[in-house]
Amino acid sequence: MQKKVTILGSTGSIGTQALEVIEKIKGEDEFVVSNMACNSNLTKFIPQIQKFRPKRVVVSDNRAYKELKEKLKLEKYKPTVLYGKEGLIEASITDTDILLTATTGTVALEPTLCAIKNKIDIALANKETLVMAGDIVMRSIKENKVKILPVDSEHSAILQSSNGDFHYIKNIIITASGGPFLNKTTDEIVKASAKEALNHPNWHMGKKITIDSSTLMNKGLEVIEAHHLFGMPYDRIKVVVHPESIVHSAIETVDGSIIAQMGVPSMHIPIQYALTYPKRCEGIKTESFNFFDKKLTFLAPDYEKFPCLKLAQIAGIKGGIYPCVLNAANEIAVYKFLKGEINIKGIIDIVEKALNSAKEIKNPTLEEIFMTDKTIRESFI
Ligand code: MN3
Repeated sequence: MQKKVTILGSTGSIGTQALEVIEKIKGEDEFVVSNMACNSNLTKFIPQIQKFRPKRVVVSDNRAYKELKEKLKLEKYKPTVLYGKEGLIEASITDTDILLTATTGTVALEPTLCAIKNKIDIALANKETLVMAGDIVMRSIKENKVKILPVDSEHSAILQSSNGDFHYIKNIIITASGGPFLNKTTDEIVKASAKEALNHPNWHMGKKITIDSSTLMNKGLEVIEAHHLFGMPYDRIKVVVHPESIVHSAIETVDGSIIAQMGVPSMHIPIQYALTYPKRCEGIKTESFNFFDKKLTFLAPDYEKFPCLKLAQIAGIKGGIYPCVLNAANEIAVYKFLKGEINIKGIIDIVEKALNSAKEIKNPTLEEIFMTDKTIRESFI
């Protein structure tokens, strides 16, 4: 059966790899890209449009939207060009069996909720969706009986290890590479430049997530996501540092068995699994892992050196508005760090300050979540 996929964020790292996956999947499950959206990168977007010929294309940036309309006039293939949030929503609910949310930031949240209400399955590659509005999103997923399939390698590993049956899970074990600062002292980390932080040993990703990996905030956000995705209390989500990134995460079942998903690091595999779940296919495959090639090691996370992980866990346990506060403060802090305005310690301080001064909201509405997000961002600029 041919399935229609809409990709939000097609020019980003996950979006680009998703298109590579879709090209390769052949056979009983074939995928066609019906709609594609990007923020403003037309240099990458136009060749994607020519190649995949989606029905609708969406651009979030106004200037890029006008430019794209002009440029497509000269092309043979002319899809409908949409703009902004309304465009994203229209693309997300029209001609779509699966919505892949691969944008960064909050822009995908409303389109995702609209898609769920329209009984469309979600392939989730956007962190903010569950971190900011996990309770609202998961409630809607259950009410509308749709699937939410994680694209992040850790959550995909948990889904693969459990085969989608979470009843027998006693603990979730999320692995972390430890990032570029694993073997650095606290002193060295504080002094590190953005360039050093961007030098991730195992994964090539966008800048924001790479900095989050260096502070272990990324792992903290993944813990919050796992809590929502698998309905798991925080005391049953363990973080294990595993520098080789071969064990992508694991579950411990009620009888004490550990089931892990392993393999050579590749984002293609989790993307492909989210699309073909619960089946597997040969579309894209990694090279075989060589068991005699390297030693696999496992370490406890160092919360003294990486307090962001603890801050995220605390925000998650407190729940309500706190994960939203954590996320907004962290994002602002990371951009300040990338601009050279603050150091890593500055990121920690901003997040801590935001969490300490936030007013508690127990079951925030979407409006309250967006309002808090905005207020936090403005107060730290
Ligand atoms: Mn990850």
